[in-house]
Amino acid sequence: MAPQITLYFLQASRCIRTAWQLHELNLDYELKFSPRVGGLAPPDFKKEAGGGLGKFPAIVDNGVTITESGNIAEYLCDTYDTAHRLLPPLGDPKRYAVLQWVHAAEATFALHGIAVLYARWHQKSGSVEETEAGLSKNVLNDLDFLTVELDKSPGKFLFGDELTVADIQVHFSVAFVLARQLGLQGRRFERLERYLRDCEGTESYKAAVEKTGHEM
Ligand SMILES: N[C@@H](CCC(=O)N[C@@H](CS)C(=O)NCC(=O)O)C(=O)O
Repeated sequence: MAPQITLYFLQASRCIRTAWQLHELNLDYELKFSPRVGGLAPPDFKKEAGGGLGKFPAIVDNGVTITESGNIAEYLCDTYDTAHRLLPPLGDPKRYAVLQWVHAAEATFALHGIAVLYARWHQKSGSVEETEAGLSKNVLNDLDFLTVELDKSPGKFLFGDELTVADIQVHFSVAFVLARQLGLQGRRFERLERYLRDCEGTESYKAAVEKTGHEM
């Protein structure tokens, strides 16, 4: 039977989050893949995926298009994670501890890192280094906070040794910031490097990379 979920995957992007979660939940999916052209998603690929904003990841399930990686993460948990492995059920206070990270991954960690990237790309005059040093304060604060929270965890992931959707969302933002050296000001984050290795060592992450060809 053909898989009912289609994943629109743009290379070198947050799409790895969705692919990883699909593998972690053992869900079969059809992969529609596109490289970037001139750094961006090709217009035809945007049209085919059907999300109004033209950003990726996007999935189509049961004929419905769903976008925003955090929203997709919640949708997949609500629809298919009936054992609540990756996200505790409604009413459980731990649900909101996990969702805090799902939202922070985009609204805080990625936001602060990407601000540095945009300064590098778009600042036409003045000192990019000075701007970057200013923007780095938020990045360093985020990474220090994550380090403290990981140190509090009884296991290798944010909530112990069992993966949750918090790790699936946060991983990409941290991997991106460290790989591109966005606002690090020369600092190293060994605890976070270990965290990334643990995430990337899961069978589901490896399967997602193998199927999609994801590159950082
Ligand atoms: N907040 C959105 C961000 C989506 C986003 O900006 N995606 C980028 C790739 S990581 C994209 O589609 N860029 C292609 C383009 O702008 O042409 C999410 O979490 O899904």
